[in-house]
Amino acid sequence: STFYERYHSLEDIYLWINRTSQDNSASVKVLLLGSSYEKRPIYALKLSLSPGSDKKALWLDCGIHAREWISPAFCLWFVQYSLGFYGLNSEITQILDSFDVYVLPVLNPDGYRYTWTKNRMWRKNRSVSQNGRCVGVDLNRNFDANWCTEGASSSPCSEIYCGRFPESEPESQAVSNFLRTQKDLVQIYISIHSYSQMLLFPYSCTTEQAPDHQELLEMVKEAAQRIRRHYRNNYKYGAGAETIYLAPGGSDDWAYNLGIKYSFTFELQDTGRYGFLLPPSHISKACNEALLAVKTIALKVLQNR
Ligand code: 0X9
Ligand code: ZN
Repeated sequence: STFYERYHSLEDIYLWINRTSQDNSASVKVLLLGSSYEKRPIYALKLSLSPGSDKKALWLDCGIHAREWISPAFCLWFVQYSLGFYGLNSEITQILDSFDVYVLPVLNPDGYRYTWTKNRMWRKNRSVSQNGRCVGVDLNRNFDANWCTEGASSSPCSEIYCGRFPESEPESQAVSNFLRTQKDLVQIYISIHSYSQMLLFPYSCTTEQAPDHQELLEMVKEAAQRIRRHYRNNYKYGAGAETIYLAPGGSDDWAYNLGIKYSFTFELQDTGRYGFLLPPSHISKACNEALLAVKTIALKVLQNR
């Protein structure tokens, strides 16, 4: 199997980030967005394949939840595909001609490392609670979108602990600070999770419909249809609160409220047979499906320009 058909430790992903930017210095820049609770760097890659400054941008983040290993694997897959197929595949070429792409491979480096060394099923980050008795905030409950209402927990020991206040965690802060400075350029926000095979859009933090509900629904519907035709696999789609569950404080809802209209969360393979322990032999199909969904959405946005 190739490098991209395996899972990689945090250390290997840091090396990959370095090597990828060095080997493609004209088109790839490394951005240091901040550091984690345990002081590990949080890097994003900026892909600028075609000339032009201040192009609109597509944002992709992976690894908010530590145990969802297919998610960082997808970010690596996406970068490799973009660099390898620019000029060869017409869809990715059109996308990279029109957008700068930011890719954040591991949003939660402390948690990801912990799943490799201590507990494969860890979800949260690794910050120690006030009383010191529990560890971890669910970073996808820590953003400022109906923060800590129904669907999140204020108990530090819960798997869906929202933290002490919105953006209390350095990892969520790093992302929100960066996106606030770039919000006029970032047109598409996509956050990659697993598992359950769903293409979600706001809101998850309320059962109310987002103002752009119909348009976003059409986009994920088309993406799911293309996945069904190409890969014979079913993805559910819809607003988060009605499709998966009510879950406030998520990055997608926060980005949407910031003004990034095309905001999504993808839940990749599978539907529960392996769950978070998706075997490496499934990486390529899982990533190709998600890639098709990213392409479909980005191309739709371009059609509407
Ligand atoms: O609960 C979550 O954070 C996500 N599911 S997961 O199994 N990967 O943990 C769903 C996130 C949907 N979006 C929001 N809740 N904002
Ligand atoms: Zn997740």
